[in-house]
Amino acid sequence: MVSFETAKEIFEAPFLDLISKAHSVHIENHDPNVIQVSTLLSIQTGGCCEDCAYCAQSIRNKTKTPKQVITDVDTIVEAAEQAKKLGSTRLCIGASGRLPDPQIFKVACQAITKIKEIGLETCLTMGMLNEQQAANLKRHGLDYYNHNVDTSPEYYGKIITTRTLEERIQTIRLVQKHGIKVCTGGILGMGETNDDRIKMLVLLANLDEPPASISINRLVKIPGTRLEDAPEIDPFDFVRCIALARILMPKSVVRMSAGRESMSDELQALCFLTGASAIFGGVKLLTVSNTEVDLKLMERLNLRLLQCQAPICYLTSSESC
Ligand code: DTB
Ligand code: SF4
Repeated sequence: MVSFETAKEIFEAPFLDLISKAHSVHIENHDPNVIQVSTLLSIQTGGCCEDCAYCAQSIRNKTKTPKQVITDVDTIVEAAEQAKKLGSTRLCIGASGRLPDPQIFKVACQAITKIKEIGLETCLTMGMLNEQQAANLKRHGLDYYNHNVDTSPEYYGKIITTRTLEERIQTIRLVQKHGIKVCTGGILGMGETNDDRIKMLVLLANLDEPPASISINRLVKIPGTRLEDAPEIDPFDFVRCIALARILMPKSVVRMSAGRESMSDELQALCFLTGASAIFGGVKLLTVSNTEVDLKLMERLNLRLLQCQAPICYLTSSESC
């Protein structure tokens, strides 16, 4: 178990010592010159009854994101093929809502199996799951389930009131129990303190099994959300969080997720140095735009994109879920 005090000491070390330590941990456990790219696709957008303060898709915010669904499996597979062409090794499918919608869940299951057949990894984010749903996703070949803890236990109630952090952790445990890798993390820049950021990372590090993938988002301030005027996070504190995640969870892949659009090339390079080795490609995240993979930046930094592995088939795509 990592204590808050130990983590805080690491976080508050002189900046250059911190990034140097994080880089050492990174090169011991990962190839520092390889970046993994995932692409997001929202198959159910908007209309969500949860009240996440940062989200354009909550009906409780004044964002008016129209509800849209994609129920055609081939459209999803085409998006996966396009993502693969552009250098992604994983398609991350998103669906808004507290729980999976049964129809959309079926569509996602079928798409997952087909996407695996073209050699791409799959990730899904669809809210809280039950045993049967987790087993079903595993059977269809799902590699990762994304379920963020968002922030510290202490700050959680300021951001979301319609569910508890304990409920989130239950789904994370369930997913891990079914042998699906977990992608979890949170959002920095929601008005939380550095102590909250440290506590969130300590929470992740103390899960029974550390998450395979850690998603670190920098808040994208969406007009109409309750966080549209949130105070900016100091970019060096953002880097400190990447460093702490890297040091506390050496084997996990740290993804620099939403918010790259507002980061300079130099800040991104510093994050790569410190231990981030995954990003989102594609022109869009779920509702907001994204900086596509900048091949020029990759070239200038001599970074290589991780390549797809050979396809692994789980179910045949004709089997139903
Ligand atoms: C995560 O931590 N970030 C991704 C993914 N997991 C699902 C989502 C980013 C969304 C950014 C805001 C939007 O597009 O609405
Ligand atoms: Fe709903 Fe997910 Fe947005 Fe929260 S983050 S409001 S659960 S779509």
